[in-house]
Amino acid sequence: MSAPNKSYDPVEVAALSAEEVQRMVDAALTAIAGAADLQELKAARLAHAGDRAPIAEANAEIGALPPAARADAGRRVGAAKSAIRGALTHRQQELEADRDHRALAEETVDVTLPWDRVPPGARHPVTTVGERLADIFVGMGYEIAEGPEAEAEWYNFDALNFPPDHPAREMQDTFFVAGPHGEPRSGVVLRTHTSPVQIRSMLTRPLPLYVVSPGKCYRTDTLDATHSPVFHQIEGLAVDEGLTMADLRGAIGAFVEAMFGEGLRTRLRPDFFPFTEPSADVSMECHVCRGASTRPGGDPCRVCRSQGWIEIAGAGMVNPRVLVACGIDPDRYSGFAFGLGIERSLMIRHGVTDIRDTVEGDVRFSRAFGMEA
Ligand code: FA5
Repeated sequence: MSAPNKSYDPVEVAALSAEEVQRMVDAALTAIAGAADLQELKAARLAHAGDRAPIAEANAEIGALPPAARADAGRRVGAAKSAIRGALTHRQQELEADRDHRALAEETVDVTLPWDRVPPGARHPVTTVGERLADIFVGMGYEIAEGPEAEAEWYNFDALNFPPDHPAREMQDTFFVAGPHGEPRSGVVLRTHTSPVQIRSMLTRPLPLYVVSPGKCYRTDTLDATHSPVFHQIEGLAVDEGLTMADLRGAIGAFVEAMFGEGLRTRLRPDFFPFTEPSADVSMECHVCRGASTRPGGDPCRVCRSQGWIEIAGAGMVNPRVLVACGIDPDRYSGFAFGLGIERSLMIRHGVTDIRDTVEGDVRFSRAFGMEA
């Protein structure tokens, strides 16, 4: 900074001349107008309006002028500073508007695009039908029971009164789990039915007992239109004082009505299962033709093959030997049990003609049943 000036000497304070100040303003305005973005404007602000800018330095020189010239120079510098400030503010606003406009254009969201290109899956109808079957029994007061799919042979066969050498044990062709040293049998099988859950329930739950158990079963059956090596059953078991075949029939009737329609009749015919005595094969009146296909002049029915009846379950009164194996007094308690195939129920209810549709995993099959959560 120059020393205080007593006698006016315009050469020493050339920075404050009108031309020089105008030159500073021109330089500043050119730089400001030429700033292409906010970053460049920031640099221009520093260079032309910062503490070290020529105009700031000129401002500092005002004190060096003789008093008579100070007011004039002060006005000149003040006007220059305000012109530069004004240009900066104006350009700042322009560049900010530009930036916002660009951001809006670049970040535009096309709301017409699908938000999720991965279609949601559908729950498998075997799952939803299994749950619907279980719900019907839960509505009648039954509890859900579960058991393992890799099951001890004892639960799957012995406790259910299949003697070791009884042909019934081979009746259901079984996947035996090999032992740790390659022995063909380890005492564990992939359960061939859900009936072992009967045993587990009777051994662990207090009486009276009302349980349903949906789950996966395995048999060495070849995959064809009506058989699958992996399929699902739902088991029902009731153990109480004074239960009879009439109670079994009532439970099955209520279930058939809830699942297939009001007023459908059920039919029990003698059958054999080692764990029930007597045993029955349960059929229901065909829910499509209601028996009309069997009457003279009736149209043929694809669903029941014009038989008028559809087999739906195996059932019976729990064999007293099974009650004894589970520590239950057969003189005081009696029980009934039933087991039905879930795929079979699904096929009957929805007119599916080939069980392979239920195992092949084609989502178009599942989707046709709707998107149940
Ligand atoms: C049994 O498995 C008995 N545990 C049912 C039972 C329970 C009887 C309680 C008495 C008391 P069955 O072998 O008939 O029974 O099989 C029952 C149902 O499972 C069949 O009606 C059929 O719907 C289904 N099922 C059996 N094997 C297959 C298979 N390979 N593929 C699809 N479904 C099958």
